[in-house]
Amino acid sequence: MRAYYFDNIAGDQRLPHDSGRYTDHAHLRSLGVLHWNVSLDSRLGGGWETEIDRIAEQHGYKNRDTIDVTKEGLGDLYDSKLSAFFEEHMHEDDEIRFILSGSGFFDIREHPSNEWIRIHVLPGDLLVVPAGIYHRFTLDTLNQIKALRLFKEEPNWTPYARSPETDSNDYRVRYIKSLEGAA
Ligand code: KMT
Ligand code: NI
Repeated sequence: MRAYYFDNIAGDQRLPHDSGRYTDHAHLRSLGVLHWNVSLDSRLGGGWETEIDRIAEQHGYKNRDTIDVTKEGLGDLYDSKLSAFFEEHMHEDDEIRFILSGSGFFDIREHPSNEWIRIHVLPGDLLVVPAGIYHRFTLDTLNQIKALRLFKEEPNWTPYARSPETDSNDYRVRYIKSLEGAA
């Protein structure tokens, strides 16, 4: 995982758009974004499943499935899914992804600066994008990612595009409140 401020220069969303200003784990945590690295190297100890099970248990992520973001994986939905992923939105639940292969960019809106922070995720990265935070996702130029999606009860991935209404959504308000005293 590498995180930096997005350069805001127009152009292909799959390119890095690296402004050269970096940020770190501690800062992401202060924004409610959690990250763990869980090695996928099967030569090391108990294997990633055990570690993912442990974190899932600790945080109450009871269920999971996998998503394969490729033309083959998404079929007819490929174009519409990819454009929906990259539209700025929020959810009423955490978006939890463990990267199994490939790579991509999660962009999260920093509050209150309203700047994009771009997070490059790679295999072994487990990322929690909290409910109520504005974010978006794009593939990078590798053009493929496979991830485990973890969720608490039923999946609740309805994306709410950012708007004056979402600014007063309960989950958004709660998210903003959670930042007070966290930074
Ligand atoms: C999402 O909801 O934005 C995704 O599932 C993105 C692909 S998984 C890394
Ligand atoms: Ni999302």
